[in-house]
Amino acid sequence: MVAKKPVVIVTRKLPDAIETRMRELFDARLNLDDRPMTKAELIEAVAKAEILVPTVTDRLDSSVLTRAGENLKLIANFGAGVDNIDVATARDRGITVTNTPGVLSEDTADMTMALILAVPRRLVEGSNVLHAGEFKGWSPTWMLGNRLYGKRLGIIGMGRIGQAVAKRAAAFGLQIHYHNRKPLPKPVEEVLEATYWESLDQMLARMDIVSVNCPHTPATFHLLSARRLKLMKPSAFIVNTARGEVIDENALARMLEAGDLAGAGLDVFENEPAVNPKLLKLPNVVLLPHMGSATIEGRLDMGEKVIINIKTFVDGHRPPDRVLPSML
Ligand code: 8YV
Repeated sequence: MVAKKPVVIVTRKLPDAIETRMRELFDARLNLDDRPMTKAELIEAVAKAEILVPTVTDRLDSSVLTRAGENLKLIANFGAGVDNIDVATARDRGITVTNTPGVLSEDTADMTMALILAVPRRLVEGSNVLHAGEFKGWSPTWMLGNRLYGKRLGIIGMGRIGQAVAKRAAAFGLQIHYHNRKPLPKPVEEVLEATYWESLDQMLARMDIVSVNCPHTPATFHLLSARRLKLMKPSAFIVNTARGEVIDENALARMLEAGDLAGAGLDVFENEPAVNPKLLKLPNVVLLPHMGSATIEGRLDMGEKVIINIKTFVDGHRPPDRVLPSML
């Protein structure tokens, strides 16, 4: 007898190869036109599904999860960050949560490095001059940026992505500093030649560039508050490829506008897809639409991880990327 395939509801369009494999393995209900689900549609999905595959654009808070049907046993998030899911409520309702760590670290670190280069060296400003037909020819004092080599980079959150950023940044001659809940094991710290700061305040005041690479959790919401941003040097740059909520975006926009910070490279925003209108007007910021992990290879790897998590769970084993409230 062939076992009944579990009902897997996928909230967004995934790469074709992933969707095809999901249809082979599961009773997969796909979202081929990729329209984000409304709250009512999400409630309907959690009521019907045995397994739900959401993404960062689906808010699975307690008002949605308390409407989940008896059959919903697994939320296999397509993404590493799980701040879109109330993991504690899921656990209380007996729903396992998994994510897709690791496979997007290198891509996100590349994008972080791209912003670390783009902002101090004014890449987008320069490119805009050409596109506007305003290039009048080379001049010794025009379009000057800031040298990276020899500067201090402070990484907030030294997990997989933070470490991948550190490796890249070291190759560009940046001095690596970091703040993390715990220091790295000594041998890892030595390889990266990284300096640990237990006090984020102390680190911020000394850095030339700050990169946010920690997850968004209740403990990191507005970690870079108005007070902390003011500790930074006015010549410092800030880059965020993690989650907008980690920075007080209003305070950041105000400080950039006032010249109290030199510039920012942001791939994520506090109220995505909305962006603070002040930021859009500033010349010293590079803004990207949440593209950190957006590579073809990355999306396929993420999809494969989702499938492995579902398959192991369905086969009665502990899925490899289980997320517990205590991990957040
Ligand atoms: C993903 C991300 O694209 O995985 C994450 O945490 O921020 C992104 O790079 C997104 O989350 C997919 O759900």
